[in-house]
Amino acid sequence: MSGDYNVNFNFLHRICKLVVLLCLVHISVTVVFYVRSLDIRFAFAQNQQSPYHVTTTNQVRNSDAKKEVTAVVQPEPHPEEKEIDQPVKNLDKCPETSPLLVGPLRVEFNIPVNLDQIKRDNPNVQPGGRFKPKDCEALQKVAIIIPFRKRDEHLKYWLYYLHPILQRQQLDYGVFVINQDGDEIFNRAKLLNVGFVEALKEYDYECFVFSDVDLIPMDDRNTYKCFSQPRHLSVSMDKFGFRLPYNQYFGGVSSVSKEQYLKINGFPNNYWGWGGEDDDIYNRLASKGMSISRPSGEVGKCRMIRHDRDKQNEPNPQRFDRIAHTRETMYKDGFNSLSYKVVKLEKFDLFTKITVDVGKP
Ligand SMILES: [Mn+2]
Repeated sequence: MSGDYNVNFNFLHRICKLVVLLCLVHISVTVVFYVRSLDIRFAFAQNQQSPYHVTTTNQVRNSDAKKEVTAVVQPEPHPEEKEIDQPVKNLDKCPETSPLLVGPLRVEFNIPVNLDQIKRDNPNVQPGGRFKPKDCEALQKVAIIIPFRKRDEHLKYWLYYLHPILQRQQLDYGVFVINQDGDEIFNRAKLLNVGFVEALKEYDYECFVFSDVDLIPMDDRNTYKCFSQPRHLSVSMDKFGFRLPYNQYFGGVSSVSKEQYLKINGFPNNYWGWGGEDDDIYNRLASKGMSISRPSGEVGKCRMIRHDRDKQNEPNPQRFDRIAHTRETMYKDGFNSLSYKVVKLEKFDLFTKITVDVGKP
């Protein structure tokens, strides 16, 4: 009886030892994996800070972290290989969707912003507001054209928000602020035409994004590039209750490729004052059989900086009559009839400013 008891006791004792051993193994394996994951996170954090990556105020999502790590692990090419060919680095194309995107953004206009700080926050932006990704070849060369007059406060916010976004979108881009000289009545569409011509004098841009200075996207997945059809980007503005005001609306922020622009003879030059020019542009595109592409209402959210109407930009009373005749007028009024005078060309750290005399009605 007592023998049996002893055998049972020994057996139990062994089992206990085994359980303790298994626990120890389990704990050590857990610790090893935990330390390793710390390593990876640390490498990623360092990578984020390296000058070869866009610095952003927002955190990159975790799933993207893994991709970043694999990129770091890639072996350096042999020194001989490097020397043999190209003096210019042969980069792979950037991915169709940038891995740096973070999605929805907080956009507000009550924080103080200043140009020096924006410059420090965006060390990879080159003079004139130029940028291209360092570790891949951008899918598109994009000129961003901003029609402008006396809106320096708004421009600061635009630069503050857009430079980090555009870098995360891995675009090869330049920012052109087209400033209407003098105090004559404003002509937005003509300034856009000027931007197209002047940007092409500097670089082989293939896509043009036309943006009002007071519109900021609230999601960086709304990529400022061109598509197979002309693109309307500011599809849900806070000003319109985050809805499209009407189906043909093409104002605010929109993009057309160089070919799409030339196909419609550019934009009208004779819309003086507020309104109508965006509808004329829409009519031109529609008359050439193009349709408007748009992001979803969620991705296309954007905020407008509240402001009073500018002086010398009163609603244009002729606009309804003009819009009704786009199809007859578009071939003689546009890119082929554009005339203006550059008054001043300035390269600032974060943008190129071109002051132009566009004449008067
Ligand atoms: Mn506005």
